[in-house]
Amino acid sequence: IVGGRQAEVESQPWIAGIFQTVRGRDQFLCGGSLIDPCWVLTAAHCFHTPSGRPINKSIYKVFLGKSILNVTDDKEQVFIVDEIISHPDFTDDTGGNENDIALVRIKTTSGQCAVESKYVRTVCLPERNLYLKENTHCEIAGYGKQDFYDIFYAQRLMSATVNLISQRKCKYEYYDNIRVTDNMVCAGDPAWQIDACKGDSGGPMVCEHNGRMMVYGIVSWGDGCAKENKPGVYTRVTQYLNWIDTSMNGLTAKSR
Ligand code: 4AZ
Repeated sequence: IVGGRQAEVESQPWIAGIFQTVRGRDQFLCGGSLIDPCWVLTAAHCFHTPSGRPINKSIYKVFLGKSILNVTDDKEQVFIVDEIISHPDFTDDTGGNENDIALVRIKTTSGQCAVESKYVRTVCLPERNLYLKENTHCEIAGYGKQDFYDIFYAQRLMSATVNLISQRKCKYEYYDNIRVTDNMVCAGDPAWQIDACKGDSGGPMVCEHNGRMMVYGIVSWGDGCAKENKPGVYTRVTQYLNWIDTSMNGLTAKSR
């Protein structure tokens, strides 16, 4: 997060940190949002292999309730990955990330899902047809870079407020209608000082509606970070409610 503030994990209890083991070391990969005790919503591009070869789920770990990236404490819960379901139509061929959504089923080594606590809880999905208007304030959070040119990720969970941008402006003023589709929603800071950045991918953009926080966007892409006239682009979660439903239920039914 560029231009953010340190966040207590209690204020973002749905935030997930996805790690992968590379040559015996755990590397931070992406953010995510806990939408069910057993399921984390994230971005498909986190698991994208250029070869299209299926990824090996055993290299991933998911943390919930995590305040500090490389410090383990007793507030956090750690999981292995049971299943990764990436959207079948994910593509980055357009220059953006189209259908950039994935679901990760988590379980502990003893087979349990997440346990609700002060530090860990699910976030609501938006209701069908919810269309929030331009300038709605939403919140992004993650462990990603605090500047595009930083080498390291943020060591602590950060959050920031961004404003929703109209489809028209995003497509015709800031990007183009090849890269930005109706399956995306753009958000930024009027002064271009605040944005998601590398490592925040997959993480939540939550917006309040009728007094409830809902995950309206998934950090997906953008030209740089906090660059003038280049807002962050998020997967528009309302477009995928059916896909989320059938993906979660299909697997539950199969495993029964
Ligand atoms: C990335 O590379 C990335 N400013 C994520 C978000 C944004 C740009 C890049 C949005 O993961």
